[in-house]
Amino acid sequence: MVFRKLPGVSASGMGLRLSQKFVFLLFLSGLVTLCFGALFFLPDSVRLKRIFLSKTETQPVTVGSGSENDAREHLKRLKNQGGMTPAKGETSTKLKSLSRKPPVSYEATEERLAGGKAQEDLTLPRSKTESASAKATSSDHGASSDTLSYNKFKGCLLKPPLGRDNGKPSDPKTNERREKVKEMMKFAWDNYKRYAWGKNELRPLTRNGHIGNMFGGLRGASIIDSLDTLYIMGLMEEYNDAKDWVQTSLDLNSNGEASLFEVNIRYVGGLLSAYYLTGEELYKSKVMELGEKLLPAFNTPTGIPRGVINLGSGTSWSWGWASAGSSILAEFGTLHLEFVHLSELSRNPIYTEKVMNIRKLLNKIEKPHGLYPNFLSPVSGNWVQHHVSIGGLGDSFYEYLIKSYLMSDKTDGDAKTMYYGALEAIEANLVQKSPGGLTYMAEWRGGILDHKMGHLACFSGGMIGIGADDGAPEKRQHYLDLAAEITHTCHESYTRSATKLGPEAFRFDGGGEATATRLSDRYYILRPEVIESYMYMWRLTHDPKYREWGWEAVEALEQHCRVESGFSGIRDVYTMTASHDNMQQSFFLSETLKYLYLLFSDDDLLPLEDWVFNTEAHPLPIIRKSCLQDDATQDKTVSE
Ligand code: DMJ
Repeated sequence: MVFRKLPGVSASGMGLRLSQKFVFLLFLSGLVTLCFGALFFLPDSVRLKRIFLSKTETQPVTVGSGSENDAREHLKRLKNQGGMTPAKGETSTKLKSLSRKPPVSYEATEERLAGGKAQEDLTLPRSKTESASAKATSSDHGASSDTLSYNKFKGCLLKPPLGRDNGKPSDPKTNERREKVKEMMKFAWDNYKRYAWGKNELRPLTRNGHIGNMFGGLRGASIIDSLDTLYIMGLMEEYNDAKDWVQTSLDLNSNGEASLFEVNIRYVGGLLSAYYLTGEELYKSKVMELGEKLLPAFNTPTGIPRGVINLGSGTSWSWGWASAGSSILAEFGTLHLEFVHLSELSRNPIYTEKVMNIRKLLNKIEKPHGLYPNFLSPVSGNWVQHHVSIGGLGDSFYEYLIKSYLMSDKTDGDAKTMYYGALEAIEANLVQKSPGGLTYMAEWRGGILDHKMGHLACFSGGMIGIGADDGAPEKRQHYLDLAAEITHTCHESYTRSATKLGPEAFRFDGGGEATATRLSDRYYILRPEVIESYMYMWRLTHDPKYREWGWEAVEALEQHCRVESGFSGIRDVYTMTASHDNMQQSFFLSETLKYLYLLFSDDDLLPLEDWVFNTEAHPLPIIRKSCLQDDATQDKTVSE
């Protein structure tokens, strides 16, 4: 066949003219640029980005990189959406292994549970439990059905987790109070289940669910936060519903921006404690899957994680409100307990390495007057501002130092040294006595004291109490006294209000003592910290006043926070005409009610010799390395 040259048409390349080819190429390159633009620069293209970029490539690691633009875009979006809910920091925000084997095994405890009064509760749900765990194994995310390792863990506890009789107190009046707290839990749970199932929190007035944007698209915060509380209270039908939801509906493949801190303390903490209490492989596989998703947050020049992480892409950001792109002490300082357990369970040291790196940096860096400021740059590793607080923004960092030491079976010497060093600096610079004789912790702003104490700071009574035994022996009584004084002050903040509930922050200047002077500080959002200190002080001293104070709180909660369909925070603790905030916080189920229940239980329910509570009140077992290693040898022998 002969091709004839047509006039005006080039002989080469599909018969196009040079100028036409040029226009076509221009169009093509425009199209390609547009596609890439869509993939890399449009805010909602994260899913596509994941297809084309590996996780590490999406990490913002240096200042001025393209990722910083992502961060700006993100902040712009947050602003448009009205901003993310800030983390806790803002709104608010033992025994060396003497005897390795527990006197009574965990298995024996389970038998008692089944044989005791709780049997009615247990019979039906038990079968549900079995079917759920059978399903769990098939959807395992890399976690083997490692019952041997669970047995190993149980063998290293000194006491059965649920005590002789599930912690039932012999005194009928105390038992009645305990039953009342259980009823409150059931009421809070039933309403959540009825109106907000699968959402993060219940809105009890409007009878619907709240999702919020703290958990990056994860759902069911109230369920995860309730698992252990339901379990220790013996609310087994409710516990089994919660477990089934985890099995069928907890979707970790979310792609939203989450607070690293909140996901860690609530989801990682909640799943870990559910695993350690029940031995269900389901929780172990879920928590390991979630743990992995948090790791990219540490990809910063210093390894100090940023506050916000996209659980899908792994990209992380600093909070828009945190000065100069800084990370928050209470956030990056409240990962240690959970991450060490993630390493234990996965036998992957990476989690421990990440938190040890934070520890090392904090240990090395110069501290003004020995104090730890609340803001640190994840890029330079320097403090960004000199605001120090034992309340919001700083609080649980201190808590995790002493608890890391206790959870390590008292082998983590650095945690111990840092804790007592920090406490000394706090005492020298922040602890004050009011004219009326109340001891309080002021906040420090570059050397100037702000005579205010947040509700959040009231956890410190309990913290100083549990650390009293391990400092210098001559300071033991001093620490116990300080713990009691702080707890007393926090109780005063409750008794000085009309509702007998405490405000978000109270002051010791302007003529007032332990009262909120600003309208904006008068609210109470069902927080646990004051009751948490009552619980620890009760365990440490057995002074009956702590149980009485706890009961006052129960009565006040019933009178002012219980509404027809759940519990709600209130806007002003100083007025009897209730204005409810329409929110049943998940920490009410996880912490406030659990601490109350423990306060009215015998000390052998989750004994402090075996357990530490994370900052969301999820119990984690003390790691007795020598015992676990010995048992590992036994394991080997068994498998050989
Ligand atoms: C909880 O999420 C935790 O106790 C956290 O440490 C502080 N804020 C809330 C309760 O107030």
